[in-house]
Amino acid sequence: MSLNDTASGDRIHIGFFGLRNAGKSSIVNAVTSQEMSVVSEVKGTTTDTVRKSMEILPLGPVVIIDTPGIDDEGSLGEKRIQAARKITMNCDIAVLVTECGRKLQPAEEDLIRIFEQRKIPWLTVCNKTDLCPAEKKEEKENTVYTCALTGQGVEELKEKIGRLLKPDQIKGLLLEDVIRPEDLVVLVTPIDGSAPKGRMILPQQMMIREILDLDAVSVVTKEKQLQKTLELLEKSGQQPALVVTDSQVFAYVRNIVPETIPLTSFSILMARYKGFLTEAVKGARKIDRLQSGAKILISEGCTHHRQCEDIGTVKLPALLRKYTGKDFSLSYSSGREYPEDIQSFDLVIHCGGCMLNAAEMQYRMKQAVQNGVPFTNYGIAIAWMNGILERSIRMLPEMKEITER
Ligand SMILES: Nc1nc2c(ncn2[C@@H]2O[C@H](COP(=O)(O)OP(=O)(O)OP(=O)(O)O)[C@@H](O)[C@H]2O)c(=O)[nH]1
Ligand SMILES: [Mg+2]
Repeated sequence: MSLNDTASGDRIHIGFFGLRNAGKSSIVNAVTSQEMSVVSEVKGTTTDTVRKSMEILPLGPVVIIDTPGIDDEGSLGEKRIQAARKITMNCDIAVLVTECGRKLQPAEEDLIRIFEQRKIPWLTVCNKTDLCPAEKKEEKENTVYTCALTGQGVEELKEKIGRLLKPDQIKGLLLEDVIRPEDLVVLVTPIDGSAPKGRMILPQQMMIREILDLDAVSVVTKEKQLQKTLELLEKSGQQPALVVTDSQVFAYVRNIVPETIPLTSFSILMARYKGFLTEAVKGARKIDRLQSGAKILISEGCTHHRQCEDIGTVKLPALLRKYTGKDFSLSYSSGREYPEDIQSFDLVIHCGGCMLNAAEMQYRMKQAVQNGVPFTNYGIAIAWMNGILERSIRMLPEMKEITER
């Protein structure tokens, strides 16, 4: 990833699906103007998903995902559907690549059913128009006719993909409706042994950028200098509109920030941005009702943040024990892994998910919640157990209802 790149977790994911040989890889290559996937006349050329980052306007940064044919030999219907489900898991948009001149096959209809069930905006590409020039082309908003060999229809495809998401689906709310221009926001970012060398982590970078975009001012400090920072601001007649802290030092920071100043955490705002804050707040409250021996899944979205690993494997388990006085059975998952038998757990505590896109985080949340399993994240669980969750969500307009318990 170059310095100018948008992190994968913050890109819109567009999956290309269809039968083997429909021309998925050819279309993906034409869309990205690169030979990212191998193309051949042999059925089943693509055996693993292939990802490529690019920009599609007005969506902005996206990830294009080429997938294996969904009708792979020897696979039973049910298995095929499971495989497709898995791949659609982190797609914000789906493209079904079919061939001109033939009817939709059952496997393609299965795919459409999955897109519809998962409410993923989708469109159909009728590829290989050169092979059936006589076919009548219906003008439909969600259908595009293409010839991957000549590139015909590819620009139209990109335009239609760009129109599939509404502006409010493109970017979740972070601070836009909470702070005003010229407001002062204090960010508290501890730097301990597990912090990455020489840089800030993604949620911190995103928050600084958001504050700049909103013409507000950010003051960044470690927790040890927070007291001094607040004193300096007060002396100059300035009151912060908001303090955003790392969850790890929540308990320390809340004692320094007066009740009159709104206080929240990076975790809470990231859950909001990814669209699962309401569920995460409800999930955290369920910690109180867990019985001894309850099964808790601690799920990490990436495998390379030592800081998160430390919270998941050391700090959270210790806090859970101290807060509840009970012992639980803890399981761990990391990276792209997410257990199929989610219903066997009593609670899922997920990392902030900075490396996972909103679709995947929401999918993970829905998988849990639809199976009756409460779902929360590290920072929100920590805020709850420290008794400061209510205070930390009070300033968010959509939380009005949920804070009046
Ligand atoms: N005539 C014609 N051939 C095409 C077109 N698009 C793709 N093909 C050919 O169809 C064959 C399959 O294309 P791929 O892009 O590999 O198809 P795929 O859907 O990725 O196939 P799998 O990876 O096997 O699932 C190749 O021989 C392509 O050259 C098209 O628009 N017209
Ligand atoms: Mg392919």
